[in-house]
Amino acid sequence: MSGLILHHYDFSNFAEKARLMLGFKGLAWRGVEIPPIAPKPDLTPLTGGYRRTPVLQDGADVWCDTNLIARELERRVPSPTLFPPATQGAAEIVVRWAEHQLMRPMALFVSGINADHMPPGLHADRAGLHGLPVPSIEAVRAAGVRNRLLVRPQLAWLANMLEDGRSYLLGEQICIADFAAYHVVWFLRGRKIDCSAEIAPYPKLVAWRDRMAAIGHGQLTDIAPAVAIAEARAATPATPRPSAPQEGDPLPGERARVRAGDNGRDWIVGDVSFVDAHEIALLRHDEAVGDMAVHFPRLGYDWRRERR
Ligand SMILES: N[C@@H](CCC(=O)N[C@@H](CS)C(=O)NCC(=O)O)C(=O)O
Repeated sequence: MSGLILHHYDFSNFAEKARLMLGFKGLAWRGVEIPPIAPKPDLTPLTGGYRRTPVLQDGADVWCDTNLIARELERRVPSPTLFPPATQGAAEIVVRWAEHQLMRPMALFVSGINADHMPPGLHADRAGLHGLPVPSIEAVRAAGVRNRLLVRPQLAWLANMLEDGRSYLLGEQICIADFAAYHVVWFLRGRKIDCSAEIAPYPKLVAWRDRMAAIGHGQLTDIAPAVAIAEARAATPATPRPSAPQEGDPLPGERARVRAGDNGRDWIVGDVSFVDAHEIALLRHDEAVGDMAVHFPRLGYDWRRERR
């Protein structure tokens, strides 16, 4: 059993990406179920306010965002690799496309078609997350119908990538692009109304989805939130690797704030404990959990030096 704990909930597609990566790495891990909407009183003390799903924890360290979780898992378990060198650049580009250009319409499509079957408060919560006013249920339904038309041509692109009979999106070797596109396609299964008919015209895409699903989640043990909090409290943040700051970066020991660039844009404040081209970590203290190191990716995030 690794010390890893994933904070997640079942219908989160980004959590599904993390679950599948843990399975791909052959890990035994523990899971804490978190609420799908704010507030998340057992999560935000650990993260300093980051509320998105999923978050990975090991003792008094937490990793926010699946792009950083992927890097952390790769560092701990290099083989099998999520980042084969031959496709790394193309793969990262596909990840950004899949998780933004494809994901946003997918979320609006599936949630809109399932408008009447989503957990109470979800539509209002998600609008708030994106800085939008609370929509009427009619508006959510209409967005579902509209966004189907933005999803369809992009699913055709994915199908086209697989048309020559390759096993994975960028060739015969699986890579991070497959995980990123898979979790968006996985979301079609959505809630009560299954939208998977959208990929039915593409048998090779369906076969790829099933190949990805077969990776599984590794060995999951469910635990109560109190266990994760107690472990954080009992631990101290791991000694950071040597930093490699770039021009203008807040330096280790300086105070800084970090937030997501796209949605859920609450600032998290702390003292920089590690910074390099891919990651920035903040040391924080919280009454409930003690000292924590909260790790963020650089790409897709924003940061500022803070005056003390
Ligand atoms: N870039 C982030 C995106 C995470 C994300 O948007 N997750 C969704 C759930 S699938 C979310 O946080 N929704 C709001 C919530 O769970 O509070 C990642 O890769 O982890």
